[in-house]
Formats: sequence, C-alpha cells, structure tokens
Amino acid sequence: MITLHLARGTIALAAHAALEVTGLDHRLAWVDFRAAEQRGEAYARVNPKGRVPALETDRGILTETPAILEWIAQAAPDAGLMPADPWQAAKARAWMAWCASTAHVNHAHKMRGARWADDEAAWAAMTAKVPQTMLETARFAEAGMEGAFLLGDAPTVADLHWFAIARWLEGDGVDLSAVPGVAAHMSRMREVPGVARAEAMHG
Ligand SMILES: N[C@@H](CCC(=O)N[C@@H](CS)C(=O)NCC(=O)O)C(=O)O
Repeated sequence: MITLHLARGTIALAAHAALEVTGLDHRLAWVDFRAAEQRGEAYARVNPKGRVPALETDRGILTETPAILEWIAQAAPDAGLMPADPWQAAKARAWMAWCASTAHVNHAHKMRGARWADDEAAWAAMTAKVPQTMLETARFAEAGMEGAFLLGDAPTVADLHWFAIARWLEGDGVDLSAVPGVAAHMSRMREVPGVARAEAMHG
C-alpha cells in the first residue's frame, strides 16, 4: 500500500492529484502544519527534510515532488501522465524542475523568509516582492503552454505540478485576469478526472 504524507493546500496536492488521476490504491497521512508536525520527531523519521510530500512505498520513502510524480506516473503507465516519447518526457521533467526550483521558491518567499535571512526587514522585503515574481512566474508558464496543457493536448505530471502552484497565485497577489491562459489551464485541470476530487480535500 502506498501512503502519501501531505498537508492541505501545499505542493503535496500535485502528488495527491496524481494518485487520484491514476487510481493507484493509496492512503493519506495528513501532516498538521498548524501544530508544526512537519518539524516533529515522528515526521523526521518519514522525511528528515521536514517537508511534504513524502511517499511511502514498498521500496522505501520517496521525497521531492518531481520524483514522486514521475514514480506515480510510471507505476500507472496507462494513465499517460508521463509521455512515452523521450523528448516530451524530458520537457515534462524540465517543467517539474522549474516548478520545484523556481516557481515554488518564488512563492515561498512570501511566508518563509526566515529560511534565507535573520533580519525581519529582509523578510518583509521578500514578501513584498512576491506579487511581482509570481506574476512573472505565471506569465512564464502561460507563454510556455503548447496547447490546452503545458505539453500539448494531454495533461502530464508537469500540469499537476504547475496546477498546485497556480492555486497559490491569487493569495500571492496575482490577478488571474492578467494571465487568462493560466486561469483557463486551471479550469481544464479541474476537468481531468480525479483532480477536482483531490483538490476538494485541500480547502
Ligand atoms: N522540494 C520539495 C519542497 C517541498 C516543500 O517545500 N513543501 C512545503 C509545503 S508547500 C513544506 O513542506 N513546508 C514545510 C515547512 O517549510 O516547514 C518538493 O518539491 O517536494
């Protein structure tokens, strides 16, 4: 049995949605951020990095959203979430690397400034920059879309990763009317069977 460790509204939604889309049998282990469970001893045994998602499998525990998404896609190849074509697969990985290393980090500057500075004025400066950097992030995703989805006509793991981040845009001060292609992509993602069911559990 697969167990996904996740918290509401986080990037773990991407892996959660992938499990719902593929129909892989799984259970959910919710981590309570309000109680700082992600920094507790029990969760450190799951993921010493203190982050979600983490996926427990019969082979061990996997962390990092791009790796988890690719593993889920390969465990359920019929769902078609990872392109079979090597070039398209590489592009899906490129999107996920960007989501994890750039888009997600831009968002984290809003609330997690203490990771990068001890100076509270620096935290405020990082937070203040987020509406601009997240608008640029959204514009980059919008400009890169090759069709209804990031890689063309069918959703892939890259779309699930980006969707989880796009849900943060309004809270980050981005007016979605400035990026209609992103708003349309979010609507299309909610029509992919399984995505809305997962999203409904994230508030
Ligand atoms: N590189 C990781 C980042 C995961 C991550 O930062 N998750 C956030 C939630 S969106 C988290 O667990 N934060 C907990 C904390 O900072 O205490 C991935 O892509 O999976």
